[in-house]
Amino acid sequence: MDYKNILIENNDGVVTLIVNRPHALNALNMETISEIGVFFTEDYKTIQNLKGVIITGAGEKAFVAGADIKEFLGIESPEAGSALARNGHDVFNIIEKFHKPTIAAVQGFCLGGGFELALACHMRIAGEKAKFSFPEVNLGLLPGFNGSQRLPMLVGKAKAFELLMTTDMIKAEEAVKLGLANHVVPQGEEISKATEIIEKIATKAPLAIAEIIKTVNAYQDKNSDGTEQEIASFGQLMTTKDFEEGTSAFIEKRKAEFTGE
Ligand code: DAK
Repeated sequence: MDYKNILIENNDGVVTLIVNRPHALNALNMETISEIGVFFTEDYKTIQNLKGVIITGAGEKAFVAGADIKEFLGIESPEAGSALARNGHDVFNIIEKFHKPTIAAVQGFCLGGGFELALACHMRIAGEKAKFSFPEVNLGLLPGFNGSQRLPMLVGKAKAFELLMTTDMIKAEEAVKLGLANHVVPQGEEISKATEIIEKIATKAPLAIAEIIKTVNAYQDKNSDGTEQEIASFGQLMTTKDFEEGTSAFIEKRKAEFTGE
């Protein structure tokens, strides 16, 4: 698909999806969300040997400065607003459930819907100038892309209340302390750190990585039983060629060559 709002760069299977609306600090309009959805449901299949996806924003100033405020107006009924929210939920859930690692490389402002996009990723790398905030209540809103649920999972309920109700801006170091970001790196090195992590994961058994994603996500999912998911995933992995290869390689004192079978 030809995208208008995102760029896709493929670096030997490590894909960087760039939200490319720098004139609006990469704010997410509905078209951008839909293009992200097309990439994660369809277009990723065209990438050979996909190792993982890094999501970032164009330019140095912002990862994503929220949903596009200029698109909010004109929604005429609660049902229409809820339908838009559900659409965003669906796309962000696909990112969270993606079978390969997804990492947000956050430089500059990471606000509102942008913060929610970063929270939908499996991990977050913060540049030292990254700034995180949920400003929704300044606009008379609350997060509409599941941020009110993902945030307390990471920081606990009390801190989530504080961040959502005060709109306080958090810097990179504090984001790591709170468990929101995995690492802080010098500004400009967010993508290289994310690439390093994805390349490391790519040396592991791919089916096991996919089952880790399912199982850890089940921990957060009120409709799933994470313990049962782990037991089922464990059973499935024990019958894979990758399991045979991993154990044989250990016994033969050589590096495993996984095929994802
Ligand atoms: N939307 C649209 N345009 C934005 C934008 C945004 N969120 N953020 C920045 N821009 C635009 C500015 O309007 C400006 O455009 P021009 O005036 O040059 O045409 C350009 O980007 C540069 O921004 P500034 O001139 O403001 O730059 P500054 O350095 O002075 O300030 C800032 C940077 C990040 C502090 C400031 O731009 C700012 O406060 N931006 C808004 C942050 C914000 O409140 N974001 C929204 C959070 S609420 C929904 C689901 C979810 C949501 C909504 C609906 N539904 C299902 C319907 C989520 C809501 C949110 O994300």
